[in-house]
Amino acid sequence: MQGIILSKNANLFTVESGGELYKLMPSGKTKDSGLYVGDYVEFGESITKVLPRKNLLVRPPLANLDRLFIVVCPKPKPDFVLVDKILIYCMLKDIEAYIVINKSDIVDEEFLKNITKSYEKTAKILKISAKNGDVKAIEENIKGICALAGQSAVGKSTIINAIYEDEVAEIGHLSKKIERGKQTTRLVTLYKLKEGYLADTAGFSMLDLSIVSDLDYHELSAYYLDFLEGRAECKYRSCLHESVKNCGVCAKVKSGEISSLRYQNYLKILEELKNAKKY
Ligand SMILES: Nc1nc2c(ncn2[C@@H]2O[C@H](COP(=O)(O)OP(=O)(O)OP(=O)(O)O)[C@@H](O)[C@H]2O)c(=O)[nH]1
Ligand SMILES: [Mg+2]
Ligand SMILES: [Zn+2]
Repeated sequence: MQGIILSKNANLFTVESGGELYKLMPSGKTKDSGLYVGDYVEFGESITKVLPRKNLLVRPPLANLDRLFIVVCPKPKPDFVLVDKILIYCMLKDIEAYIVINKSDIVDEEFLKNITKSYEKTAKILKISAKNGDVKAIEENIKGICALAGQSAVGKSTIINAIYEDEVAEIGHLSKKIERGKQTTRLVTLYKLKEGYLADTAGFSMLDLSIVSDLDYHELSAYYLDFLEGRAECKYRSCLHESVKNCGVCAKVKSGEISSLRYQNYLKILEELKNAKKY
């Protein structure tokens, strides 16, 4: 049979297949250190094979992440450099990125406009208010293996709870069996929802972004999809888009076609990458 690993406790794995849960140990060639939550596996009496992975996250340990919901809100104020780094991370790991604006009950027009203008070319944007239980937009987009990311206090736990409350009538029997909340913070557990799986939040405020820090700074602008048209108009192919002269990106920042928020983030990350190279 085939299933998906939802959680791991010592060397005992909870595998879900067709709505049923199985507690399994690895066997033969599949050692438990080589198995991750999110892995698609073949099993009988025990887990016999891991299917090829789409990606693997180190922190938290999770395989095959399909969608990441990057949660932002007006308070605490977003760290947009962090948002950009997570977006780049998603591109590198083949993860579909969503920006979720939470606390829409206290969001003002300007906040909304700024995010929409800056990110609509890079990610899908959703609006919710977890506190009011208004999490439909995110629920509708839970397909495959999903997780939430974002700074502390943006509302990740509140979102999970709201989604969980909503779905409990239908899927609660499944999720409850994996003893919600009992795992240590370093481990991750997947909860089965209608059309996908959602990881609990543990660890996702501290994604390991080292693959972003390891980028060659010459390549950074390639990860800014909204710079694409501007880049085509740069005079020099090696342009880093730092000065206005002969730079198509700078021209489009000036004309307002490229968001200055995104451009400022780009410059900050560029500087970080350059400094990292000096050591
Ligand atoms: N006004 C408003 N407040 C919200 C909303 N959602 C969450 N909050 C509040 O924001 C605060 C932080 O929420 P949490 O869910 O704990 O945030 P978190 O992202 O899990 O934080 P960490 O676990 O520290 O990473 C709490 O006081 C929530 O009540 C919302 O939609 N509107
Ligand atoms: Mg939390
Ligand atoms: Zn340029």
